[in-house]
Amino acid sequence: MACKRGALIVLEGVDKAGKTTQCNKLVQALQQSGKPAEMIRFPDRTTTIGQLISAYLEKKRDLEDHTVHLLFSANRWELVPLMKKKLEQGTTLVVDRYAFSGVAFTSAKPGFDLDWCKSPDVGLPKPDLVMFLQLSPAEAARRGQFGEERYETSVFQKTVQQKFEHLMKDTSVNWQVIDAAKSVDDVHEDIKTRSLNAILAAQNLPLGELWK
Ligand code: ADP
Ligand code: FDM
Repeated sequence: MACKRGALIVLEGVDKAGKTTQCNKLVQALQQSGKPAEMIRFPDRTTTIGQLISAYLEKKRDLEDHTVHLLFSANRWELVPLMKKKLEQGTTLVVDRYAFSGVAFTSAKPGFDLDWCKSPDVGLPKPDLVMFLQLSPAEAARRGQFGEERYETSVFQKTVQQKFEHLMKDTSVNWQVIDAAKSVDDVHEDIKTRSLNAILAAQNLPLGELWK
């Protein structure tokens, strides 16, 4: 019998919502319960394209806005063969940011149309579950100062949050909103339960194509 595929699980949310903390804890919990799982994060700063993106985010170089949007998308596409292989082998992928961050961040810039922003990512592997870690700007501020990277200002993050809210109206994507203001452990329990359900549901379904 063919092996059951892994699930593609994405965590999204504004800066400091706890995405990285929760991705790590979820992978650890899944592995401990005997389910193969790995974490991926976008941007993947290790590839040639990712290094260019990283220099842009660190403000070490400037890139034209459309260009950098397409680079973020290319950075996802370059990982697709590996992602598909892992999923087919039964490994669940827990992804820290995906195309939704791509669209929310670029469309928060003036003059960017949502459909234009989505188009390069149309056809990417479709997540079985996208959890949006919801956190108010006031709660996020309590978790510390913004860093030095591009986009790390409260004004820009507020616009990004509005763009995410718009994207979440799309019922073709399995969005689930998580209250990220709870303790790390409570948020983890919530995310783990939803992920285990998604893994069960995904195992006998074909992998979908995003926004198609
Ligand atoms: P993100 O990846 O969304 O930017 P992180 O996981 O890096 O967020 O967390 C940002 C900061 O908030 C870190 O210092 C982390 O320890 C802290 N943090 C994460 N989750 C919680 C939580 N539920 N309650 C309080 N602090 C948290
Ligand atoms: N970001 C991330 C984008 O602008 N587009 C994208 O497609 C993705 C995946 O890059 F400010 C932004 C979001 C964030 C930054 O920061 C990445 P982290 O701290 O590595 O998540």
